[in-house]
Amino acid sequence: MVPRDEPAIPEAIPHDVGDGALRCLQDLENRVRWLSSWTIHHANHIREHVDGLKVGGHQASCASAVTLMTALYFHALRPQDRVAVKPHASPVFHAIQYLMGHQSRENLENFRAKGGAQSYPSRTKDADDVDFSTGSVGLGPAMTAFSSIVQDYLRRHHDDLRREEPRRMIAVVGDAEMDEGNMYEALWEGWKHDLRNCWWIIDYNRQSLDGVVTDHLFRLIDRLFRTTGWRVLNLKYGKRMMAAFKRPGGKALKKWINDCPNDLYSALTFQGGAAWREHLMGDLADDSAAAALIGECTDDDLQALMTNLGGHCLETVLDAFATAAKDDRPTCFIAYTVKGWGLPLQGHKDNHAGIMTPDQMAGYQAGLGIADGDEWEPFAGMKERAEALRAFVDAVPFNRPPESRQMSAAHIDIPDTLPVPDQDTLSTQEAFGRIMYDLAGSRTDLADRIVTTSPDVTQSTNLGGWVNRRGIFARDEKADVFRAEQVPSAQKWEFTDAGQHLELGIAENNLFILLGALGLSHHHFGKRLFPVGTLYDPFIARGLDSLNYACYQDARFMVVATPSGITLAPEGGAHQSVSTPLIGIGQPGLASFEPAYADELAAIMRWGFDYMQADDGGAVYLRLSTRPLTQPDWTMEEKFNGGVIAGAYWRTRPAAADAGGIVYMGAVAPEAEAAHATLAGSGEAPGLLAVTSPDRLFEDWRTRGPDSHIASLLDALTPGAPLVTVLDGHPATLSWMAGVHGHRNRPLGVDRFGQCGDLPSLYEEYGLDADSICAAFREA
Ligand SMILES: Cc1ncc(C[n+]2csc(CCOP(=O)(O)OP(=O)(O)O)c2C)c(N)n1
Ligand SMILES: [Mg+2]
Repeated sequence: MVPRDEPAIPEAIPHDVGDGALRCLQDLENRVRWLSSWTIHHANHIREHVDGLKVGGHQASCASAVTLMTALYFHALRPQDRVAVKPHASPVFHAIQYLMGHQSRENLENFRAKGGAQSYPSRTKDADDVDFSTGSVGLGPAMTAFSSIVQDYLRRHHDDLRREEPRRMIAVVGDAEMDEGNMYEALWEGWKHDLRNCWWIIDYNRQSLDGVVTDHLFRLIDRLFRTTGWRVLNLKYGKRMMAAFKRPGGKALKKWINDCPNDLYSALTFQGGAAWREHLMGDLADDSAAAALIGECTDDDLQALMTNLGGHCLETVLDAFATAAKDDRPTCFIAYTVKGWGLPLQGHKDNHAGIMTPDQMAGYQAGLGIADGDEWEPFAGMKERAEALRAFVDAVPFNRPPESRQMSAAHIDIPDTLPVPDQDTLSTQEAFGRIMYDLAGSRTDLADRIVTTSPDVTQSTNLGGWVNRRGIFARDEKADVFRAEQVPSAQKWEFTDAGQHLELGIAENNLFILLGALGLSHHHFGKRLFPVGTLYDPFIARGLDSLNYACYQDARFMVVATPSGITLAPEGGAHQSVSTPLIGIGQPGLASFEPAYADELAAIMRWGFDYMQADDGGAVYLRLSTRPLTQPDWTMEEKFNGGVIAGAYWRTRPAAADAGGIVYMGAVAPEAEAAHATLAGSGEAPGLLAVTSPDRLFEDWRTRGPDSHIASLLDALTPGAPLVTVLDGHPATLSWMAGVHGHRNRPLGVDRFGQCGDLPSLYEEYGLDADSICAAFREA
């Protein structure tokens, strides 16, 4: 072993791991690399296949992360910490969990098969202890940053959490993830919120999927992190390399390494000792000391020396973790690694999805002394070391949590009703603001647990009243200067640590990732929150992958998207959403609604807060509008009968079974009502069906068929009767209803880009006005 004379990182705090423990970590590192390789090999070459599909897996991506993850899980992690593992290191994560006794052999044997260990770590589908799902690159790391902000919020709102050691939010990051724009959006926002307790460990193998990344990328990464307030620790050289640099000729060797382009370094890593020698000797021929240094190495020594990068030197990695653990500064580790480290795939540019051949695997197995049939044995081939390793793993801090790492939170009682704003004319967006304002003034557990957030559209989505009452969260208090200077403003925005609104810059990805992090607070911190986030409906598309990511993790939140559709008439086509209702139907984990009236909205929000904490619940999406509507004078009990939550109710039932129906959703209610009145006046007397959630209606119909809510509502009409559906959104949202009993449908809605205009002209242009509805009804 190389003497521990000097840490590889300037100003590093040397680790305090003794020689015995270090030996165990080295053995575990080898074992984790073997098990992750074997898991993928087994899935591809040994398990029976029935469908002719390639199974896949990423042995090279795993090998590059094994040193980092071994040092992390078997030494640096504390049970309270939370980790997002880069997607393609899933088998490494599962191998570690297996060695710790939290993952079954059966699940590893079924890696990437139904019910088995997942291709990418999944909170909801994996049996072992996944903190954050990953898969879509860039989102996992960003989530750790936002979770850390959530922690700051919770620690200021809950004394018991404040008394505990803060959790560290950690991401093991693939270097190509740094190409995702959302990573920078998160860094930016993290800086504003004075991010703490967050580590991003970049597996800097300088390879992505297609090949080798641009040279000197680390410079950019380094600068960006420092600019946004992070400490950066570069783990470039391992201890063996450092020792060589100190010897005669070492300086020239170091310079050669620093100057070597990424692609050449990768290629030589793949080719091995002889190729290194040829290049080094060619370039350093004039330096006799360097030539001697290289000359005294065997080919194997040379390969070991040149691949002894910081991210594969356990001691260097341990030093770095010890250094970062000394305080709560966010820390980026740029850990130089080799993709496929120690495997025949190492360094090859095509190794991302490359898998070792059975011959290569057999050679690897023989080298480790693992007998046939013992492949899954945790410490096979390690003979007398097995007992010491078992004892070491049992004593690992992360593996000895004082309580379960899986947390949950007690149910919070939701009032039976939320107050309906008492106003004759109201848009759903205004009603939302009023309901939130009233909640802010209430002394309920619900109100205390609501956290709102918005990407710079707090006022324009009507959250201002809530914020006036509940304040903006900031760890350090900041006065409202305008108020202090007596500048009149409707906004009284105080920044205090009691505040309940998290203000974000305009980045919709950040909104959804933050909602995801807030919406997992019960799981990560044992505290229930009711996150409510607002944005303009069309910009859901900007953050859609992040929304999907939050839903995939089963995060619980309410996203309020307003304004929406061409009803936002003067704003024009760039701001008018068209396909979002289809997203509402298509997105799993998200119950979506588009009410027309304030009382419907109040009922839906009340239900939503319960749904957000139900075991079989989920997140909620409300698509709202700025169009003021005269509120009808019916009462909830009489007319709704649960239909608002189920997704639809008859405003007026059809006069006869063949009289047909007009089905509307959202802001076009007055046009549907007017058309209905016109048709009734001419003796046609169709029914008028209000839809509040095509999403819930459709799901219910798919599962319960003829017993579903929509099937029983439409029982009022004989098959073949005309049905006109209308909404300010894509017509396919409601058109499927005609298929429930075989009605003749004319689906109205918007399927082109919108444009500037006033409501009557746009509704006429896009066929949403009363005349168009009557005409469509008669055609049908
Ligand atoms: C958003 C997204 N786009 C594309 C992919 C497909 N993909 C999977 S891995 C990968 C490259 C990963 O490279 P890197 O982050 O460097 O990981 P490693 O080298 O450790 O495998 C790509 C493009 C993805 N998973 N997510
Ligand atoms: Mg990479």
